[in-house]
Amino acid sequence: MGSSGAERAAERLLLAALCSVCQALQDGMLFPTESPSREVKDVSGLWIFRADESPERSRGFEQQWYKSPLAETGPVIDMPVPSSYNDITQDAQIRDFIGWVWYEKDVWVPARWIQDRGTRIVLRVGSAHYYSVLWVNGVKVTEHVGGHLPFEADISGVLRQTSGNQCRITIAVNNTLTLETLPPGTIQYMTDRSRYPAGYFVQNTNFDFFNYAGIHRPVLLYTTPKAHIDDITVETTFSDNIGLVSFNVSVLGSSKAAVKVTLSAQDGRCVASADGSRGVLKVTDVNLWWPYLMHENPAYLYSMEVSVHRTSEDGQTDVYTLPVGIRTVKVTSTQFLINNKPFYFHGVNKHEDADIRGKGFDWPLVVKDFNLMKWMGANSFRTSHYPYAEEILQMADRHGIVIIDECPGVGIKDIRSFGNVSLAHHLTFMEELVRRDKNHPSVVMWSVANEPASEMPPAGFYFKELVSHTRSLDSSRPVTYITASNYARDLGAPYVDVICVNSYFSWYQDPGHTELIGLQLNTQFDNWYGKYQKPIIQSEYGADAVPGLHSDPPMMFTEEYQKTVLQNYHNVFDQKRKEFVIGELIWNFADFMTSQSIIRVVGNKKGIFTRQRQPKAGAFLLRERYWRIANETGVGFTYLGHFCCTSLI
Ligand code: BDP
Repeated sequence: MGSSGAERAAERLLLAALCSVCQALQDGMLFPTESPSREVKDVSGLWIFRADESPERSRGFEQQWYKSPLAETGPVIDMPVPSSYNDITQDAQIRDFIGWVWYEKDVWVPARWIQDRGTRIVLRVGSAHYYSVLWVNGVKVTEHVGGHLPFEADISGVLRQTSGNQCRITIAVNNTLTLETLPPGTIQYMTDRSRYPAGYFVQNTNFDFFNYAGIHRPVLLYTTPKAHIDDITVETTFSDNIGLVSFNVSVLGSSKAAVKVTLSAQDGRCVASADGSRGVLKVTDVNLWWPYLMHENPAYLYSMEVSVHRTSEDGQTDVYTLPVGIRTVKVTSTQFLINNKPFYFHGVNKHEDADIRGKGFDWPLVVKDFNLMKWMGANSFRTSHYPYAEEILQMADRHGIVIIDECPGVGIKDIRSFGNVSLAHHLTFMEELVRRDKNHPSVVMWSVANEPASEMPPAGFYFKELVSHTRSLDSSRPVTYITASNYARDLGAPYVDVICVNSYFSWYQDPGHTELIGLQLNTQFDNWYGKYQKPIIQSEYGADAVPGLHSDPPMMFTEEYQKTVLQNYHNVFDQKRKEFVIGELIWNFADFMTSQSIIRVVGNKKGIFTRQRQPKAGAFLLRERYWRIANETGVGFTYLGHFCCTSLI
């Protein structure tokens, strides 16, 4: 790949970024569900695939691979969707590939969808990393920038004009990162011809996870009537035993539509209803949505049925059902309040990461992870370092697991990534994220970035804009970013609602010296609180432990060392949570893959579970602790296993 190719690729990315800024948010992004008026057809499964290995990665576009079946333009291999493509083959070039890859699948569309002109047919990709272009029967239908959010296109017209029921879906995906993408990255050409062949390049990033790529979440076809519910926004509050649900419904495809909203309890009883696209529903004897371990009946969800009836023409009706949890979130200078009661985050940081599938969505993995979190008494997690699949948020809603929802603003370390183009993309990203996740009761806070270079001069303006824009999109949740900067030099901290600090005492600082943790952690907390008087979450702490490696006295990389680090942190947390520390999130829930480097032994080993989800010694330590805290702060539980199993069945 010559440098002109990379520049062109970067240009293509940049143009797309700009066009997404103008195109974003014209429409809603409701999760596709079935209803009497809507059908969903999952077209994930086995797709075919080719990486464009031409030197400039541009052959696919030059030869218009989307115009004819992919197998006719060259060799193809099988590729599962959803999955990262990196670990599926035995080919290191595919694992480490940078540039365009091409996916294709032929599907049949039910004839009635095509024949009924009142049916809208939508193609939706849950996410594809990083930049995607979509064609149907050779016609471009959309493109999207950003690797962690869904995108979709109305393909009714294309299908009706092209070959009827047959639908050839082609998706080209490019994982090149630039200074303006989220996360940022750079392509570096190696010019020393004595060490590197001509055209040799690498992708540099400043984040600690493997840059998995491909179609990571399900691909769906779904229908709506032409006059359809485009978006729903709910906000909830309560006073005494009355719950209030304000709603706003947007309808597209008809100027004359009657909207009806009905709220039902879990037993199916209708508890409130209203006519019109905006309003407030009142629920007497409300059942609030409570976090797991904070209430004997957590995660109570009402069901809000919205129906839209077109009063003219064919009288079409569209129906969409949204789960609604009624709860409030507030922050004081020392507390995080859910439903006006102090909430203490005892939880984990996660990654979407597993053997073979990489970042591909996988139900067995999702359910296993929720079972493990509940087993260990975790009440919360942070979606480090990017938005997770919507299905995961739905699980959290249903199980009462509280979420800090993070955007992929990770590794913003280069001053050039604080410019106007980056900021515009970051603001758009937050708009897309809030639009997708605003209705989840489990989401209690937005995190706009992880460990940016927040001491660099542009960070002050950048984070002021970012935090205030996010607040203007959603005034019902606090906003933060995760810092690892020095309290005295952090320029964004004045703008956030909660201070989230990552620190690795006795690991990256003073390696081997666990005896210093107490002093250093106390100092950390007192400095931050002293300067800002805002509640603090220890948003990361931990140590690598290679499973099965032991030593006593503890040495770095053993299970004993990981335990000792945790214990020393916990001693300080137990003091400070009586004051202003409102949470602790271990780094990390499970071991995860990273790029290769001399400080990683086949990935990051700071998991308390292995990558295969088996517990290390640290998992048992945290389990004891989290259940003890739950017993002190929650409603009082009989201890451990029995509760976990019965609550899950
Ligand atoms: C933190 C980063 C996280 C890393 C972790 C580590 O936020 O992404 O994986 O360090 O080095 O600073 O384990």
